[in-house]
Amino acid sequence: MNPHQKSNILLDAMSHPTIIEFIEGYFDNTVMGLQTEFFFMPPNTKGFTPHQDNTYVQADENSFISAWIALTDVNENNGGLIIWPESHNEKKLVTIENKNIAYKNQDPNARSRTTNIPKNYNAYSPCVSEGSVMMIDSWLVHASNNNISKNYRYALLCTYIKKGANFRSGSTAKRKLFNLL
Ligand SMILES: O=C(O)CCC(=O)C(=O)O
Repeated sequence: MNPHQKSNILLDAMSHPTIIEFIEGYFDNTVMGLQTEFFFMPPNTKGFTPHQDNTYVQADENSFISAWIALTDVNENNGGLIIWPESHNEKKLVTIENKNIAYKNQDPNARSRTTNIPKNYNAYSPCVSEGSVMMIDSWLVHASNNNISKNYRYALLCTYIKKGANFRSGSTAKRKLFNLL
């Protein structure tokens, strides 16, 4: 959706000095905006299958990171994220096509493939309170739980790239560099 293109409130939130300072330290370089997505996840929506964001973005090493911002309190019943801590150290993992793709109200790529996760990583599903930010390394394997609650689960995904780094624009995402405030 790239809602930042129509909302200065989102662009302002994405440019929050605490986030920018963290990312510029992580990259040791200047950061630019790349993409935003708003997830509204109605009740009974299936979550994303395990994936690494950089499979799609194909950015240069150590130059791409996402901030996933919970806009409601999330947990394993209402579509909270699932992460496999330390799995980013594997870098690019093999993915396989997910044949069971019947779903609705989801990003078109949310369940199209799944990542083969080595057995030594254990899934962890954190409870995240509204307004908290999870920083997701470009190679961290993550997924989301199905929303089996009665309420919508809202989240904002903001992605950032190191200035000058290469990336894939993507036919659906249409990623395009932009300046932060
Ligand atoms: O918000 C979600 O359900 C998952 C989002 C996600 O994993 C992603 O955009 O990479």
